[in-house]
Amino acid sequence: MPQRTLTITQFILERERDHPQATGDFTALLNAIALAGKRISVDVNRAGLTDIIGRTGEINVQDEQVQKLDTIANTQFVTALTPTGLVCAIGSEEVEEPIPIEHGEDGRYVVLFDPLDGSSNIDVAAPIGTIFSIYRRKTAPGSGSNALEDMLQPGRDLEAAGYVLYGSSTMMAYSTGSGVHLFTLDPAIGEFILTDSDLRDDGGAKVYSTNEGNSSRWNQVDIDWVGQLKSEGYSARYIGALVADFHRNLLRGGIFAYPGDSKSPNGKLRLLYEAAPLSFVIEQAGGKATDGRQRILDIVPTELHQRTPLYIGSANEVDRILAMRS
Ligand code: P6P
Repeated sequence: MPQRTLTITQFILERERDHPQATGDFTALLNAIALAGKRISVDVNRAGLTDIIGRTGEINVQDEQVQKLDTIANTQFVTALTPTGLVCAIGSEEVEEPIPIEHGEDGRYVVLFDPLDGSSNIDVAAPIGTIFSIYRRKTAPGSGSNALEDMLQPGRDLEAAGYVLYGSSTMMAYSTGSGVHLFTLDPAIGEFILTDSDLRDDGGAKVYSTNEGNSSRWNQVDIDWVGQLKSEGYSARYIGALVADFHRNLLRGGIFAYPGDSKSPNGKLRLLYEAAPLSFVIEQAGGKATDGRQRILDIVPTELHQRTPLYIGSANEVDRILAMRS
């Protein structure tokens, strides 16, 4: 039976009917994120043709050169989420402090995102992506959000999370805690069309994804880990954009790692808007994610932009890493 051609809106509505307690919030929030994703996809696909490639000359909170598309993407998400009236504050990789949302005093959610992950790939037309997290607000609506208190929640309390991948096609994946669902943008109609529902990472692929250029600074256990994989004939794949490496592993199995090292003990990746949302997704697909000691989703954040070592992918591969550390 060919899969029905369902748009993301139709699919979310169908799934919300399965959850009587659902209030339609996710329909509005995920549609807003999908809209921003569509708009960014147009910009990304035209980046070489218009004057949006390159740097703004600014340095962001990560002490990284801000690419013009980073700024555009950040604005697209704030602009798309504000009219929902559901969001009281937004946390972004691009902005030091939480962004209070105009007329969002009664918003029941906070949204965190990396608006354009892997943006150094922009200038060479390599894949990039957006990662997002949606938490229910902890402070009482109307109480004047203490945005940081509302954002510093462990990933296990996520209401929804997902990503948009701007690659050879533009894809959006999300989970609200009932499986992982994947959509492909059909540019002809400007709609995300259901590609896979209830994705599973059943492992099996002998693929690892890590930047071995950093291995001179790695702990011995990480050096031993890669040595073991090589001895077992694993292939290395590294795109340099977390969303793209994660997406490949989600679909085919495999393991991604950005370890801590002697220069950066907590690694490079951010907990709240990179590691935690993708860990939520991978666990919903049957995979796992750890910082090398504990489940990523159990880490209680203390800072908006805090980093964490990340090992994420097929459960058997994450178990191997944990076993080497025990
Ligand atoms: P490196 C992109 O800058 C990013 O945050 C992730 O998307 C990616 O996985 C990682 O950093 C790449 O870092 O040090 O290997 O260039």
